[in-house]
Amino acid sequence: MIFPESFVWGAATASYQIEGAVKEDGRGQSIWDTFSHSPGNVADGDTGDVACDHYHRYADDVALMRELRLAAYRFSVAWPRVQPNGTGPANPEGLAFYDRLVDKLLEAEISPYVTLYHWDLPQALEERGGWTDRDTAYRFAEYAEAVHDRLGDRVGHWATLNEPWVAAFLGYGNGVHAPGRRDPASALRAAHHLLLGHGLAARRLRELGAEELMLVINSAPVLTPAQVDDPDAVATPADAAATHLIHALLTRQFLDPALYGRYPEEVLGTAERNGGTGHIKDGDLETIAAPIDQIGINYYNPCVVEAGPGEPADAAWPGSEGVRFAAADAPTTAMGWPIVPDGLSRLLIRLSQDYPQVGLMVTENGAAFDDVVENGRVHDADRVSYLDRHLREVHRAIEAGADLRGYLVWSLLDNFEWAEGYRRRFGIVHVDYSTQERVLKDSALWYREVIVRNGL
Ligand code: PNW
Repeated sequence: MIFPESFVWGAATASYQIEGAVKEDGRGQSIWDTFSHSPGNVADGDTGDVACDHYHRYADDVALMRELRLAAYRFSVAWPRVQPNGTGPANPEGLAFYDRLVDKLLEAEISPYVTLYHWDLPQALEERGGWTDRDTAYRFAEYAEAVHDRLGDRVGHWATLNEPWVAAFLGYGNGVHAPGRRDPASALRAAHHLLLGHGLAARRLRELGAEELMLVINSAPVLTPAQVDDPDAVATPADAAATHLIHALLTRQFLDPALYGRYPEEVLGTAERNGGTGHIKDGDLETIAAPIDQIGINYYNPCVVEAGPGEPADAAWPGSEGVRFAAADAPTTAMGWPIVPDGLSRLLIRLSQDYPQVGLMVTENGAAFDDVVENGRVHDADRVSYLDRHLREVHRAIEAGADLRGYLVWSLLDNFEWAEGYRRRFGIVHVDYSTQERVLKDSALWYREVIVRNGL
């Protein structure tokens, strides 16, 4: 099973999950510092204060990437390193870290893929309303420009946002993520302002000559329980309506504005019933539809739903009244997420049909398992199997005609898994958090072979 010549293989991480060094070189506070330091928000009281200490160990980590033959490395820039209070002149010491990282990557012949926002909003902006405030979108575009000014001579691949659905609906809807607010109207406003920030930043970066722009979303095929096993299972009209609605809230809420300049009617209706649509101003959708080149897809598992008459809306899903979120009949990872590899090909094929004007890249895919180190090795056969089965589906999607340009595994390193803290390990490289020692898991050695052969 061989992949196209130009197919890009790599791995991904995010700033708050790996860097540590939260007070160094003028870094300001982010909403994740505040949130993780407030008791009850993160498992075991974990914080990103030290994380993988990547801020100091980046050179060794790049050497590992080279050993694994990665062609691409997706990382995110911490906004509060660049603008400690979210506005005003850039902090040169904060930018200097990414400068050094980019140089090391290029020396190792690894292409940097920079994500500008992977959830670490400066706390000072949250105090002014965070993403519920329209001004944050304009501040984001200024920040994006500051990063491009420093790195744009060497970085060609830019992603604006990571998973705006999670940032808006877990951050402001059910409060499981920072800033921990629980209000449907705020979540819907946040989603719109994230999109506006995306459009403003994409336009600005394009003017400055950025080569390739992408929006990274978390997406999933929305299936009924029967469709998890059998893609051809016919849903009842009520179940079909539930899957259609959740697809609109999860995926089309972001991609229809970004690629067609319009909101799905389901999203507008939900907003009408939750605070109104007054935050959507004339011209916003044109701004949001700034031309981009690629969609980044983060896929872990399908979203399984059925009609649930009388169900109230889930806090993370305003507008989901009458929908029941169901369990899939499938084995699960340590996160409790069902393993459904062909969900990935179903998703990629659908997105390539619905949004043919852009290319696709799998910007995250991977799994947490309870890894153990034995005699200096980690035999993570379950992760090898997960990755192998998902890559076969990636290949299937390419054969079916999807313009799929690359695959990035989540994650290079075990890291701070948000509300789950350090107890959930997604890395292909094991991290011992007491010594910071890195050990290549079997999955890393296997992945190197895949990359070298450009196939399975
Ligand atoms: C993504 N959910 O997060 C992120 O982009 C990564 O930073 C993260 O480590 C990875 O997936 C694994 O979780 C998500 O609850 C976090 O639906 C939570 C959800 C989805 C994605």
